[in-house]
Amino acid sequence: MTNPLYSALFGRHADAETPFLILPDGAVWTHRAFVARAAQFAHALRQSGVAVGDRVAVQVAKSADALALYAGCVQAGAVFLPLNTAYTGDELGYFIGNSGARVFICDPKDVAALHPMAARAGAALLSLSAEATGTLAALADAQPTQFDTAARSEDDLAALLYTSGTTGRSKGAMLSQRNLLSNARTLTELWRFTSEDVLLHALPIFHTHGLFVATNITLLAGGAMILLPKFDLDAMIAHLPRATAMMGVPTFYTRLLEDTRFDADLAAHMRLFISGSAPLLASTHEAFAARTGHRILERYGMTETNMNTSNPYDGPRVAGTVGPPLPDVELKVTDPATGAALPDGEIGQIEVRGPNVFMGYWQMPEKTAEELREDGFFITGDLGFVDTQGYVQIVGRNKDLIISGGYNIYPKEIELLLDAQPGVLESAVIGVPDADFGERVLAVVVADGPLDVEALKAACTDRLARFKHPREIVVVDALPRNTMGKVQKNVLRDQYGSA
Ligand code: MLC
Ligand code: AMP
Repeated sequence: MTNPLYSALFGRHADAETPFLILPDGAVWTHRAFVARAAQFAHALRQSGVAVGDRVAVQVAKSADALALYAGCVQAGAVFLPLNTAYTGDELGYFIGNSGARVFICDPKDVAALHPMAARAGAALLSLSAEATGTLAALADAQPTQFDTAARSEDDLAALLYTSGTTGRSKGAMLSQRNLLSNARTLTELWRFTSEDVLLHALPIFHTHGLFVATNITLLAGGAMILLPKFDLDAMIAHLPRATAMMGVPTFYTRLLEDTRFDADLAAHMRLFISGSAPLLASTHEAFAARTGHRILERYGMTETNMNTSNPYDGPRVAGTVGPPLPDVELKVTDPATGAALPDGEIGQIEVRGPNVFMGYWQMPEKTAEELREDGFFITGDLGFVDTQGYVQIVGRNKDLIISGGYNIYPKEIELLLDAQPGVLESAVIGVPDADFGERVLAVVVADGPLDVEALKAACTDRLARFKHPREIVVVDALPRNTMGKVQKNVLRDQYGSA
């Protein structure tokens, strides 16, 4: 059976006794063992009613089994739908319902709380823990280690990743096998990944960065990953000497630089440090080079497009830029008002086209049409320009978005929640500079009666993932507005940005 993604990433390693996953306790999974476990998950999914094309929603802790579940989905021809482990039941309800997921796999400790939601959405509930316990793990344990791979083509849907929207409603970005495979191939070559590489993996595996960029590239190259459950400074420092490459969000790099144990000796075995998902300050790039002798390779991507641009492996890696477009990606900068292409050097909205660009938003044709042009160019919502060297520089965003520690936060979602609380007339949520997370969330609220700020915080706790919670809530008499009546968030950012 043909299944290009499965064959390229997993199937061809079916007999390889080389290491794939190195776990913090020293345990090693070979590629062969990983492929065998994936087959067990593929059987377990089928037995749970998952047919080809069904969505499998997954909110589980990072583990070797969690990655094997991803592989099992690909082998069974199911659509993998990973979810942030910080999401609350409210948030999950929307994703499971909107996607029409056939099964929802959660942590065993959450089964009781999430069962009613899954039942309402019509999804069978299974569980999997980081320690390989839970109903799905038990079912998988009893299965054969070979599975008749489902036939899929490069045009078929492989994954659904939800990204929040400016209207407050999340949209499921549909990623085809071609989207994932083409990007993995391009990046593996560009960044020179081989079977000799050992990637230090501390990113979450429910987003493009940790799942597709890091994992798919390592698999394609036949290399290994040191799989840490999360970013932890001591663990990073302990494992760096065994690694050859690392991928991280800028917070990883600023945190490493804050630790005096992190020096050139510790990084001596490394060949490549890559940063993305949020802007890396030029000062961080320079400080890192001064400390270690390594120039961080910054690249630029999105959930909808995978990676679009990258600084070169061999040529100059320029601080404050995200490099030229990838070889198979077309990039243009356009006038946001007219869509007309602008000359190099002029700031406008960044648009991209290529095999990396997604198929559209799940069951939202009108949203798709707003952002994905008929000619295949995707309007990223990022503002930037192409400099004289052909490198892209991102200068801002044309979308109301906060990026905190690499996580996207859409102010509208928080504003809708705050506005619905007793005593709130209206609110404006902004991102303000933060030394650790790059940006942090601040809410500016106008009261229309007695206002209990603690109750506002509690409402956020019940409904929103922790990383979205406003770190500060400021109560004001009125929000600044322009002559059109639009809230001037730039004025608020100026006012509260240095507080
Ligand atoms: C954790 N917290 C955050 C947060 N992460 N708050 C805001 N923003 C974040 N990113 C909360 C915690 O719940 C905790 O709450 C408090 O902040 C401090 O936690 P911490 O221990 O300091 O956080 P930590 O667990 O160390 O996590 C920080 C982090 C993590 C930066 C390591 O957020 C992370 O791994 N981010 C990577 C995100 C990522 O992979 N993005 C890629 C998206 S794909 P409390 O209750 O203790 O106060 C994409 C496309 C592309 O964008 O181009 O790659
Ligand atoms: P997400 O929707 O989570 O995939 O986030 C994608 C967004 O992250 C992009 O639209 C950019 O705004 C931002 N981003 C990703 N990489 C970079 C980078 N290297 N520099 C600046 N912004 C980035």
